[in-house]
Amino acid sequence: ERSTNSFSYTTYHTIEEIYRWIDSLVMDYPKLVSKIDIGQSYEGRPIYALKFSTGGNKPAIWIDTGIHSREWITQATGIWTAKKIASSYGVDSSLTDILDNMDIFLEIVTNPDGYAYTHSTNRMWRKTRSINVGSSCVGVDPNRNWNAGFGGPGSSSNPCGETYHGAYPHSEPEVNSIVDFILAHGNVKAMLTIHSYSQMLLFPYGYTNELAPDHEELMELAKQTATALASLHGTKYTYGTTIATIYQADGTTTDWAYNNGIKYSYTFELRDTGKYVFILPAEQIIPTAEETWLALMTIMEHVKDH
Ligand code: ING
Ligand code: ZN
Repeated sequence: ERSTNSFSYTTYHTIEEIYRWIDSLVMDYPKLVSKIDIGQSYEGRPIYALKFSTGGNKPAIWIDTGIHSREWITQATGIWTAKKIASSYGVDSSLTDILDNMDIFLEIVTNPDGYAYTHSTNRMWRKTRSINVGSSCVGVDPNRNWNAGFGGPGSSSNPCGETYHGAYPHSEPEVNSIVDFILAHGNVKAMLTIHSYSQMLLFPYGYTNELAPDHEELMELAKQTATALASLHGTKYTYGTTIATIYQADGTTTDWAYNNGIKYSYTFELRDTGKYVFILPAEQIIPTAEETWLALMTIMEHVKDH
């Protein structure tokens, strides 16, 4: 019996529980899954990515969840997705084909300090937990801290703001760890960063109204992905560029990835559209993860074939 089979995928978990579960997943699927230490958070917590690989160093897909700590449905979806990937290899022909040609990296707790703080003190905490020199306000928005249009009007220069961009690009170790990892890897083909809420699929750009050179392909793939996602439970997603679909946002993950040669760069905004907001009932974890899986598979199949 695999110990990850007795874990509860229908409830939310603390960082300690998730980190123990990560070790169980590696023990249950040692030939396929490994744990990579990519750095340390501001408060000194380890930052882990799971690597799913059938061997060697293949072109890769990067997925992260929980960069905004209060978006608990995303870390929960990350856990379910990791188990799904591990248990589908050699069983599901499409996922098997993907892993025979590509590696998948999945960072579940992308903002460890923030996540711990949402459990200990403030369920609605979004940012990192770094101390800002000259301010009594804590934290930087890790989705405004990337070096792509950094510091523009789609972010806050006030350390007390929820979208504070930080003192300089990649000031946050949680962001810088990913940057270092992806640049050192050198062959990441897709970067999928998972947020909630709004039910949207967003792609570059957020910091400018200019269209990306690959706009048409990204739009067409977004449409197919939204169709696949809706096919399971009827959940409707809107899609398009970040700036046209939500609002101007500078220094975001997706724009950094795209500008660094990662063409398939998308932000997911999972359920819901405003009823429960960040406190999505735990009964929705599995339906959300299941529909998101169809979307992820659509993108991964496309990336594998392009
Ligand atoms: N919303 C995102 C935010 O960081 C977003 C929206 C996504 C902006 C992608 C830019 C790029 O503001 C949430 N809920 O975090
Ligand atoms: Zn978010």
